[in-house]
Amino acid sequence: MKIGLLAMSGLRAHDPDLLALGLTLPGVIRRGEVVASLPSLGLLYLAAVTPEGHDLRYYEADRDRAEPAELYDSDLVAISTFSAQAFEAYAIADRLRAAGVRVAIGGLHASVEPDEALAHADFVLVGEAEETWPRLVEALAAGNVDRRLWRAGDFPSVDVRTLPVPRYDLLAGRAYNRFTVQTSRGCPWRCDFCASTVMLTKSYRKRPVEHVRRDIEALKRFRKRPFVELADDNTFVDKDWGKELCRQLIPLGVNWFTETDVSVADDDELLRLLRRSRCRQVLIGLESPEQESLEGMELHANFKARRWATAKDAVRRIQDHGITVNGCFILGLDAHGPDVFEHVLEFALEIPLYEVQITVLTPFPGTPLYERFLAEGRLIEPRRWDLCTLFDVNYRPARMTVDELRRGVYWLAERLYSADCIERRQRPFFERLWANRETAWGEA
Ligand code: B12
Repeated sequence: MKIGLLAMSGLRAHDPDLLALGLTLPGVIRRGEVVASLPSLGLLYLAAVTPEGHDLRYYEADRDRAEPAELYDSDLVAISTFSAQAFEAYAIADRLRAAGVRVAIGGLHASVEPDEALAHADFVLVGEAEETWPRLVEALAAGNVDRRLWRAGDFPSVDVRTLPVPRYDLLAGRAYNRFTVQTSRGCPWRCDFCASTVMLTKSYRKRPVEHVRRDIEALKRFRKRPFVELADDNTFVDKDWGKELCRQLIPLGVNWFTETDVSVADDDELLRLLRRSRCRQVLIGLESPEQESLEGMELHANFKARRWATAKDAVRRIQDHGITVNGCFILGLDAHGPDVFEHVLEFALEIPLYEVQITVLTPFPGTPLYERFLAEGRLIEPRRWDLCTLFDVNYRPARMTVDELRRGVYWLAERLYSADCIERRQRPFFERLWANRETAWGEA
């Protein structure tokens, strides 16, 4: 069969004022340009587990009607989408099916809204798909498919210890500057707003570090100096495994970035190894400058609130080891009043935080947050998945009006990303780096 793999790509925001103001601000646009060029790792994994003998092609569409014409020559198209572009993906799927092409949809959104996706696809695959996808392809090739909905839970569970190398080779000829590699799936914490891989898998599983190394080596065979973004929810939950990961990354000489939590700062040896292995930045969800708003956010052990008091020091310790921190704040949490914007600014400058990411609280489908807001009648337009962008406000905040929240975000973005503020946040990092240039960070 001719199989087309279609990734919905690009970044999304709808708020016209933010588009005019916020997204043109230097800090936002810089990160936006960088991340917009990431390929779909999920589809590259599907390609790697596709049975032999099929012709696989990778495509991207950054909006409805941007799908390439060659896609219509496929026998089967696999579409991967998050919530923000689900409607655009459905429109493309409808057109493909009208043209006689069979369509399968999977990924984070379809996994929590399978019935909705079934109205636009021949097949919907729920959850991690390394076990289901090859069976669907085999059944289609043999002409005996007996179901439209394929739930990962009905098949053997995906063993991350045996995942193959993603088919990075399918990206040849495309001008990416960054690539994703996964070292683990899931997260032991359960924050009520999180719509990441915790939506696909309840368990937290780490891959063998030698496999991560093998994947990066494969990447290096077709791109000499790739910048690697680890597509993990939380990389350094297990510190010993994390240290081994860093040790294996050292000889590869690639710069890399990942998402983790403040506990990474508890271990000096790990911090030294991060630096030595060329970790350039860690992204950490600090979420709020006020402890009160973190209470109850993490549903298993109240992790975020418990670690709040040590968060500033943790960030400083990481940055002192020559690794920049991208501190993320969610604006519009229930305990946030109109003074939160000033508090975020003060917090970021006090540390000072090298990079800051601000987003609006977003009730993604399938999250405890969505269910709570729905039950409380606080969603402005339920099921408007296109507003799940992290920049658009689609709920009524508890202690502010919608307009106060939106204006507050603009106010804060203008200040945080002003040239003066960036200088005040970033210069101390470089001064420290210079002062420590002769010291033994490297000797872990
Ligand atoms: C890399 C990344 C991107 C890349 C994506 C490149 C691409 N086209 O895939 C870019 C930079 C483009 C991006 C954009 C956006 N992103 Co983003 N991104 C991520 C990130 C960091 C990693 C995702 C990843 O690679 N996971 C690993 C792969 C292996 O998992 P997977 O994709 O789920 O695939 C598995 C299964 O789902 C399934 N599967 C997936 N697709 C398909 C398709 C078929 C047919 C089948 C059978 C199976 C299948 O099989 C795979 C293997 O088991 C996550 C955060 C995180 N740490 O996870 C956020 C995340 C996915 N992004 C998010 C968001 C909000 C966005 C944006 C809306 C931001 C914005 N304002 O524009 C846009 C969305 C635009 C869009 N395309 O829809 C949210 C999505 C939440 C949600 N449920 O929708 C996340 C979870 C981050 C967060 N803060 O919550 N993002």
